[in-house]
Amino acid sequence: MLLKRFEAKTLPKALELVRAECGDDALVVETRPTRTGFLVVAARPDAARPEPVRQRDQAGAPPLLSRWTRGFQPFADHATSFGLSNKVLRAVERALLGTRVDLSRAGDPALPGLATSVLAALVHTAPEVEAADAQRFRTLALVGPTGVGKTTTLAKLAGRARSRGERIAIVTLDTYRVAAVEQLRAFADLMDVPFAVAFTATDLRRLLHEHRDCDRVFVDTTGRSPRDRDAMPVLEGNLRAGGCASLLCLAAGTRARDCEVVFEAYEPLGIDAVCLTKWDETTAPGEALAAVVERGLPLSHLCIGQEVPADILTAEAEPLARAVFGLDRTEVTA
Ligand SMILES: Nc1nc2c(ncn2[C@@H]2O[C@H](COP(=O)(O)OP(=O)(O)O)[C@@H](O)[C@H]2O)c(=O)[nH]1
Ligand SMILES: [Mg+2]
Repeated sequence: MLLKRFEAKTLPKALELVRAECGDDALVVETRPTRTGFLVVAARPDAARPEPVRQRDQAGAPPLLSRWTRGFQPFADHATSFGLSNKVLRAVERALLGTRVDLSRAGDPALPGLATSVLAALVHTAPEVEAADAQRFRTLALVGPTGVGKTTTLAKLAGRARSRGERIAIVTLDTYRVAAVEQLRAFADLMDVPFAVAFTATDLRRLLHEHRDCDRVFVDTTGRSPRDRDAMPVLEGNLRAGGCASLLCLAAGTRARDCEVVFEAYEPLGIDAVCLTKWDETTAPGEALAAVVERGLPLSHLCIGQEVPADILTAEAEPLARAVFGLDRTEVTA
């Protein structure tokens, strides 16, 4: 069950029941007073994943993918034109059926808020990527296909870290093109931070040791086609040697099927978080967003243009969900 209802005489008691059953990280979707006390609708974080859509039901009939409840229809329409998958929308609609909202008619005033909360609960964000004390992300490698914006995103994140007063260093493993090295060296010079090139895993280990006093080290990598299977083990070896966390950069306009190919290619590296780049270049970022949600991957940032370091946003579930449903688009693009 995606959502569960908990009732008790007082709100703290109801929340205690939630915690006992769903754990400390329970996702609370709704709380409201009832005649006898309080009702809380909540889910375990791991329960808030869309179930796989069955291609055919047991009788072999085709699935009714295009039919939504009347109340949910306008939300589904907007989200579909945004690119969000039926799989995620079904999970949201199913969850809403467990709340007080009336889906049999259009215009229930509680629906926008609840639909936003439910979808937001499905989007796992990763603000810890930039947290000062996040040792796990201290050495952060930007990985992903060619041309998605890895180097640009690295420069944006490095610029933000610098303006927070962190000591940083930049190392690149991208020696494939001379121009790529020079591009990053220019960024590093501009920010006045140490920059080095690593040709091998041994180089990387040595450089990371040299910069052990830095708060954060950013590692740029060579973009490879996800179909280039030979390149992945080399990258994996390098990143493991450096103990790097991986931030997968994926263009927001990538089709769902192509997202799957990318995830499968980069999964052996361990994808610690995803950054959706070029959000500004697509009218349907929902396909890539849904692919991230369906995999249960944490989303850390959205990149919204070429300007360094301005054009990057920390991913926030609530404004994203509102944008998907067309409730307030400016919050994500501002
Ligand atoms: N419109 C737009 N362009 C971007 C964004 N991020 C990067 N770019 C551009 O995409 C191109 C490739 O970027 P680069 O960082 O070199 O990609 P890499 O090959 O993955 O390192 C450059 O022209 C960047 O300015 C973004 O969020 N929006
Ligand atoms: Mg690059």
